[in-house]
Amino acid sequence: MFEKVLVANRGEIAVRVMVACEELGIETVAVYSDADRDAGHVEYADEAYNIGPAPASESYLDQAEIVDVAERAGADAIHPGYGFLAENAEFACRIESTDGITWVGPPSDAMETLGEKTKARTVMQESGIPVVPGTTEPVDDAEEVRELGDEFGYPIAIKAEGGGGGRGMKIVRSEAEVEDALESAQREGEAYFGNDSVYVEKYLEAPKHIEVQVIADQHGNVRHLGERDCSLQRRHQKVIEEAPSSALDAELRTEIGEAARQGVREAGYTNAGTVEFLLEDGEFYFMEVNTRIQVEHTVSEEVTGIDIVRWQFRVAAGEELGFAQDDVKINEHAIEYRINAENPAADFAPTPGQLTTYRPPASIGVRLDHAVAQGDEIGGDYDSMIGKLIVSGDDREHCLERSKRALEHFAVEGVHTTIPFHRLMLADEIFVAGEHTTKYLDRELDDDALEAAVDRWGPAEATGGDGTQSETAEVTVEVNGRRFGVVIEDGVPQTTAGNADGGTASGGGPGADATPEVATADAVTAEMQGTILSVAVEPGDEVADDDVVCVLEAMKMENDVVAASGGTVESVPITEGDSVDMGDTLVTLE
Ligand code: MV4
Repeated sequence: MFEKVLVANRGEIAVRVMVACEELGIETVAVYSDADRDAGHVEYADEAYNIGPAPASESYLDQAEIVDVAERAGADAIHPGYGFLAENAEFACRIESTDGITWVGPPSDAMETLGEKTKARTVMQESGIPVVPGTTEPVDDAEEVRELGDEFGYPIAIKAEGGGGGRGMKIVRSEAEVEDALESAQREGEAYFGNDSVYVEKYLEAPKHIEVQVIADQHGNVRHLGERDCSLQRRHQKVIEEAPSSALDAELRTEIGEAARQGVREAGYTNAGTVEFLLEDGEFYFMEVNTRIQVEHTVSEEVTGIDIVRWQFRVAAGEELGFAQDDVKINEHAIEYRINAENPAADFAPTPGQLTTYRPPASIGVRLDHAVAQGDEIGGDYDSMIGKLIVSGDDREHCLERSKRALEHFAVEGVHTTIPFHRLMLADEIFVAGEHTTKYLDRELDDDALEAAVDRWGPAEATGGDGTQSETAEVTVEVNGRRFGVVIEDGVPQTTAGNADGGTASGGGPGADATPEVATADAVTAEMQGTILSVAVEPGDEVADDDVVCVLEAMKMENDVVAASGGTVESVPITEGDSVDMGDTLVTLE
């Protein structure tokens, strides 16, 4: 096994990789940019090296610098995580040809083949795997594209050869659109991937996105760890992923899993990878291979109990996979919620700022992969994901119930997050029924519902996004021995839920909306509608703070109404038996 690994990444995935190292007895080396001096992955590592300024192109993408650090630190392997250099075949090749350092990933030539989409399609088609109808050769002529449109029927997709993640993909709905779409797909391919070569596929209107996790060793063993359903995407960004998919039955699961195994075996692939498929009307079609560990690998780990990152190291070190395909059992249901510092009510715009409160949930069925802590500054230099909440249960329904609990207890203040969006999804009929396709969010996301969700479940104060910032203070009060948290906003008392330090995650539970009686300095007002049971003071009385001025029955409880501060009673506009409304004055003080 390796002795010291350099992790060429940041954030939660860098920590996830170091966790595996730690358990394998491997020392860890972090690299970081100027923006990440105090980052979680730096703190976690045994040693750390600054590799340059904040822009990724000058730090996390600086191949020569990273290799140089690996040599200086005496690392014998490099793990790239996801993003940055993870799918860069040139970088992988560079590591492969560096003496004494092993690339913890697939062979660079397999990465190169599968990274070029028409080559990947050819390999899959030749090994008998269904691919989306289309070309296995690049096309560059509009007339040729129109002929393909006639052959497959519109709509068709023109995709960049180097593409992925929706970049460089153009949907063509009629012959008349071909010319422009071809040009712009070529232009985008050149701009994003330095490759203007494009190919054509039949476009499926509303497929499910199903991907199969595979792991292969250097002895010819390939296993699949079941599928993930990543259909819930917003503008090609995954937001919630789960395993297994409710769209597959046992037979289709075996079929798609075997297809994925066969495909990567044919490609001479080793290490962890993901084979992406589109699923429509019970038919699956190969789309592309991701030659890296993915963000959502966690849900496969949860349902199979197999530590994929640990196996990445073991197979990279030449070990044989220690389990047969039949040993892989899907025992649970798991859902991953990406926690991004974004404002769902402002088109999911990133909201950098300070995490003034960060209290993630815990207990049974909950896993947190993150690299942030309360007080951290969330910068704007990298992607906005601050962590992942992964929830497991016996089945999907159980997992959804747990998810509600876990998200309700995820307290974040200071920045907006995607938590309100997730809570909205847990109340969404189509998502809860598992009927959503890749088209669902982009078609159905309701701005008003998002705004209401952020109002209800978002931070009390946050930077960016909506521009509203108010001063608040929290106090704890006891009313008849029952504890209430009260948020004082701009001098106006507002209550939160029963939990005194409830944060944003408060709400729900019996009595959560009960409003205790809290008096302001010079007037005691009713904080809820109810009946006066007794009056304890009359004009001229001296009262101290916390003295009871009257008893109000509301919500089947007797509530002592107390003065917030001392003074002389000026007037008592109520008597026993009166019915009062919220906001009515009960007692005034001088
Ligand atoms: C498609 C498709 C339908 N038909 N290809 C989007 C990202 C890129 N990796 C491929 N994508 C798609 N390719 C054909 N022939 C629909 C999508 C697609 C999609 C795929 C997966 C998850 C979400 C998606 C959202 C919109 C479109």
